[in-house]
Amino acid sequence: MSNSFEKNWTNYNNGYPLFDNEVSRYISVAPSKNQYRLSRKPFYCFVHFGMNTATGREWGAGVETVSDFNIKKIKPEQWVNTVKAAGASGIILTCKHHDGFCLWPTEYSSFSVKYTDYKGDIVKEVSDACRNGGIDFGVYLSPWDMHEPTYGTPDYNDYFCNQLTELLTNYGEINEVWFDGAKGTGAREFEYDWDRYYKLIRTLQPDANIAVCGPDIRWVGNEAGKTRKSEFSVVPAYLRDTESVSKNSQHDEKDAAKLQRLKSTDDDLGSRAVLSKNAYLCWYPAEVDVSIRKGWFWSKNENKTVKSSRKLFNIYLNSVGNNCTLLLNVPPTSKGVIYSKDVRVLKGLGKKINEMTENPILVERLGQLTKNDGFIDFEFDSLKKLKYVIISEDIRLSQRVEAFDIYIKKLNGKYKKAASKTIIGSKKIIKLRSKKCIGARLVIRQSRGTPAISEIGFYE
Ligand code: FUL
Repeated sequence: MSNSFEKNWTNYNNGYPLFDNEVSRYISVAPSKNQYRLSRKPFYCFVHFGMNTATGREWGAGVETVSDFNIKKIKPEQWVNTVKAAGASGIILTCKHHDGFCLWPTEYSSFSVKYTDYKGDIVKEVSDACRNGGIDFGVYLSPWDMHEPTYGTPDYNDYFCNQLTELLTNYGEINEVWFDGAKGTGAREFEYDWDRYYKLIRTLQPDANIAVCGPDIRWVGNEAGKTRKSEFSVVPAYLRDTESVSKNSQHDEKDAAKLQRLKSTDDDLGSRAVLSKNAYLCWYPAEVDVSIRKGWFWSKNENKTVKSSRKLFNIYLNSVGNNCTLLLNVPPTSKGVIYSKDVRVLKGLGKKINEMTENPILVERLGQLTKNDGFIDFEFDSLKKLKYVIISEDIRLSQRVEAFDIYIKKLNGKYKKAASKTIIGSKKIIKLRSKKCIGARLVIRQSRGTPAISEIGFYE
């Protein structure tokens, strides 16, 4: 690595101040300990499984009975092995979806696995399998409940907290709690006591991140695996307002297609123009939740809709490789296993993720740059076919880089621009088409204060 200062980026910074009070305000916002840990394990899987798996529905209708749950056994070790083969580091299980059916023998309702022919506690089996397999376990507990009679009365807050307490005390360490904003249009009006839920989680599982209708992890805003060009983690604090998350969520079983589109109004959540208008800011990184299939629950009619490994890998590049975390849904069948086709493509995904970094050309840890670091040049020891550049900021010092370019150095010593991008954040993966080169150059065009690049890696 060497620096050449022909054109110092600090002179330009695209016309924006490199340092001023506003910049200090933005970069004073950094991840919590839990959010930082999450950024180091950015890929994990959703497991939608429950009453809908048995009835072949997406939402249920609120009229199901325990006898409709005719599933006899599950093989959670197979789920864990599959998730690991895909390269993911954890599972979030739908312990209760909107239909209200509980996968654990809750004391507070008779609408649970306890009153079916299933012998056992599904939450326990899955959390044990995760622990034995060395991966994280998280819970999804739907706030909206079509079945519970107290829903719509203040008693429901007690019911919900009682259930949370069971889940957060009886199943070991819980890595993430996922609160869905979805609610049917005809559902009873109800004000959830979010603050009470959060307090309970912080007390019982202080290391858990609370996602979506929660303060730690932001819903990316669609369920199609799409992300914004610039996915900022420092955003206005009002985005954590759970009611606005809920308004933008699914309101009908058939809504899924609508959520495939990103709303253009949501496009810019964290540029200087946006932040400057907001007195309160927060660290709120985006999570991309997307299903391997058309629906969230398994249905044999949707076996044809399983996404290819290639498609999943592209989603991975656009999420994990674009400063987001990826929550990929892999729904088991009514036989309690992940379907063979899904297993195949997940293995393919894991292979592609591994291959990406299998042949490193050069990996450097840069740390905090100084005002004098302009272009940073990297020399390779021979002619290489550059395929990936992976850059990470040290986000403990916030998200700083707003624009950068990658140049490649050709055999004749000339530089050619290979990529021009905006943000970096916790990880930016740049895919190139096996560019022949003997070196590369990183040019940071715009930053909030001096950038802190924890690592840059070049791979063949
Ligand atoms: C949505 C729900 O309505 C879907 O059924 C699914 O659970 C998805 C992850 O969130 O809002």
